[in-house]
Amino acid sequence: MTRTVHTFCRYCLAACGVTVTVDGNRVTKIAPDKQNPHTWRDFCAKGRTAAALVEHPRRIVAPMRRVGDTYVEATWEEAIDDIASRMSAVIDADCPDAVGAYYGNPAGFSSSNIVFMNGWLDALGTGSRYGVGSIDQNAMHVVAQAMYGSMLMAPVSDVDNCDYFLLVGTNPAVSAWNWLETVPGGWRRTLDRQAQGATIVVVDPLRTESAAKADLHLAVRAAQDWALLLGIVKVVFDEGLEHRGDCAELATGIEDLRALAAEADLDDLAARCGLPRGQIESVARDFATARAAMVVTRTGVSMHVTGTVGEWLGHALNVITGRMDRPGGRRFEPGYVDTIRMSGMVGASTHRNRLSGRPMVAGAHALSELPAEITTPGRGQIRALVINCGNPVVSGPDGAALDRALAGLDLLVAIDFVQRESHRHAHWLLPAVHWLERDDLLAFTSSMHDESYVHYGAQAVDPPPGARQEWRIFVDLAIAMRRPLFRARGLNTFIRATREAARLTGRRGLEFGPHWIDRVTLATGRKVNGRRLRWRDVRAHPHGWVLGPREFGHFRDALRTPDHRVRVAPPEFVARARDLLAAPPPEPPAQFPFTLANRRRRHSMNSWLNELPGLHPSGKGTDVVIHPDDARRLGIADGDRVRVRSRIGGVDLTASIDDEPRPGVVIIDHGWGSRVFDPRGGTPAESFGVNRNLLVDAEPVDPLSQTPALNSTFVAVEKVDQS
Ligand SMILES: Nc1nc2c(c(=O)[nH]1)N[C@H]1C(S)=C(S)[C@@H](COP(=O)(O)OP(=O)(O)OC[C@H]3O[C@@H](n4cnc5c(=O)[nH]c(N)nc54)[C@H](O)[C@@H]3O)O[C@H]1N2
Ligand SMILES: Nc1nc2c(c(=O)[nH]1)N[C@H]1C(S)=C(S)[C@@H](COP(=O)(O)OP(=O)(O)OC[C@H]3O[C@@H](n4cnc5c(=O)[nH]c(N)nc54)[C@H](O)[C@@H]3O)O[C@H]1N2
Ligand code: SF4
Ligand SMILES: [Mo]
Repeated sequence: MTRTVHTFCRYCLAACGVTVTVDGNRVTKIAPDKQNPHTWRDFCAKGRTAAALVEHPRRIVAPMRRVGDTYVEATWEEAIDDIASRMSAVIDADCPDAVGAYYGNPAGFSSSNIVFMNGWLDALGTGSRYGVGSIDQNAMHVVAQAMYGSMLMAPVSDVDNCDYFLLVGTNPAVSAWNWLETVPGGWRRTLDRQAQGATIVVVDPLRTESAAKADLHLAVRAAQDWALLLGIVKVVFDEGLEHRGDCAELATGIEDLRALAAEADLDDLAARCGLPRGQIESVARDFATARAAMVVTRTGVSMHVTGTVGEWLGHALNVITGRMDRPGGRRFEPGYVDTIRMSGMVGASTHRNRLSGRPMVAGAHALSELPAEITTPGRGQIRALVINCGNPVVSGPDGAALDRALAGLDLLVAIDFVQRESHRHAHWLLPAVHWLERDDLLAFTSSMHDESYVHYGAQAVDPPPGARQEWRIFVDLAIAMRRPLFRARGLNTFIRATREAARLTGRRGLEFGPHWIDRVTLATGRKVNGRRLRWRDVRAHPHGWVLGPREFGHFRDALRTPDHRVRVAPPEFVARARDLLAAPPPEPPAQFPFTLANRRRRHSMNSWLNELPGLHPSGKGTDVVIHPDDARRLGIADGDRVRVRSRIGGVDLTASIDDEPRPGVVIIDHGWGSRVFDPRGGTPAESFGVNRNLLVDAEPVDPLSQTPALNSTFVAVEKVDQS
């Protein structure tokens, strides 16, 4: 018998509403849910084929313990007992920091994962927490904290009223419009505005799919957006184009920003970013005088050692030209849950890493520091690690160093669907539950959507009996380690009592779990039409629920700075910008004359989904794109085997000659080169493409966001002699 379930895809933040057709316990079809009032227009092949991962032939369906070079299935009791006792021993022999965790991007798409993981890490008292932020969005958190007073204050884009889009370091035609904000169908809506006369400017070293549709493509030099944006800010001030009212009323620090801009020389900035001075001037004038405009900065800006300054100047430009909280600019969406207030209630950790002395950013340390924290002896050396929804050997810098470090751990536990590159040394593989198999309440991120939106994503099928959700694993570990979850005394005993009650009555809902937190979340949200949402109201909206019209006027109230004004020139950002201005523009060294750029594909999701049959034309992810002029000089023809080398590593690929990069820039897609192992069947690992991050040095990092130069590594390219 077939049935349909309305839910949402949790592969990326676009959170597309989907209709899942189920026959028995099998998904037979996934289609966009066109009755969803908010999110289905980005629907893509990744969502359409989501069941292929559920039914992956190499999926782990029971806990697996390493025995020598093979794995054997075990029960959950055995897994939890063994992991808990080994972790407790590690802590007893040293201190809580000896146990750590790395969590990756998909952890954020579950409404329970990170909450319970942190509850368990708090229970242990460990500060060894590593997250995906330092290879993604830390710059945005650092900027939001300093300018707006909360690291979660992410402005959303009012695309439907915008006349001038300045899109810096983003390729929404491929990635959809999401990164700490979700604008469903954002790129299509932007193109609709263009058809009505709006201007799109794309700033990207590559002529991407988005750049190809833009009115103007500025092929900026990698990592030099800060220079371009500072140049635009300078022209705005020099020509008196700033928004006088907002500069006086909304912002503080205007004079400091003006002083910084005055010190900079426009010709120098133009040379740094590789764009003509006249172009910077005309973009500045057009932007500042447009009726409605916005700058949007994204991962192309953040994934460099200059990322925070670039991100900051994008926000600053919006503020000084009066684009905040105005139609066609960026506004604050209160959503249903006041996540800013909630995050303020959780005290920020003061933990510093023992080797670097650096603090956490947004609740986690930088991935670049993890290998040394594992391998360097001393108190607090990490000896046991959980990888929760992550593949840092492929997604992070210097994967080879991390791989070596992971190999030396006393205990490595991976929670995932399949055993990937980063899990190859795991002592335990714990099978996770796919979003098609679990319920998630989309409410915590409701203030990042461009409409006030809540959706309860129901599970479509039952998980394999041996798979478990992460929250459950963390609760079980806390209980087995006799450390109170969330550091709340008595909570473990209470949880055990609820489990017993559920067992005795046969009512599963009695057991403490995320659904309890979901109900508290709903009960403490904002009032909608005079009252708070009830569980049954949410369940009565299976297609998702837009709670009201888009509103302006919430930005100022949401600011968490003491005076409720935007700090437009935080001193640490100004100082960093001065350092960048004082240093000579970075030039590739003679032995590594090319800059390595990066691409994302519509049908990949970072380092996963690359292995799904039917999603990828063969050969993708294995080529390096070289500009025809460079190829000619190097004597490289289309299809030749070439070696790309950096200071720390080398990879071999096939050359593809194309003018998508500018001369001096070569492209290798991010996310490939992750093996998928077969711990159950024992057949050889499947391998797809090449890991370009093996070329990326973990140091230096942006001192503010702790992000390395993921997309601006200097490399050499040479033909491989195949004779
Ligand atoms: N050079 C370069 N590097 C980059 C980027 C780039 O553009 N260029 N992009 C960066 C970005 S934006 C990001 S977000 C990071 C990603 O970095 P990571 O988050 O570390 O890695 P992912 O590739 O997203 O791998 C996610 C893993 O989680 C698993 N998974 C998926 N869903 C679940 C689930 O529900 N439960 C569990 N337990 N596991 C799950 C997948 O199978 C996969 O193994 O990479 C960054 N690295
Ligand atoms: N299909 C697909 N969609 C995704 C993802 C995916 O892996 N696949 N990942 C999701 C995730 S986790 C995230 S964080 C978002 C990211 O969403 P986006 O930030 O839009 O990411 P990209 O599409 O990689 O676009 C970044 C662009 O920045 C450019 N760039 C690189 N260096 C520089 C630079 O120095 N300056 C400038 N101006 N540009 C530069 C790159 O060439 C690239 O075109 O996408 C999400 N959506
Ligand atoms: S992966 Fe595709 S279908 Fe899923 S949420 Fe993202 S854009 Fe939508
Ligand atoms: Mo990301």
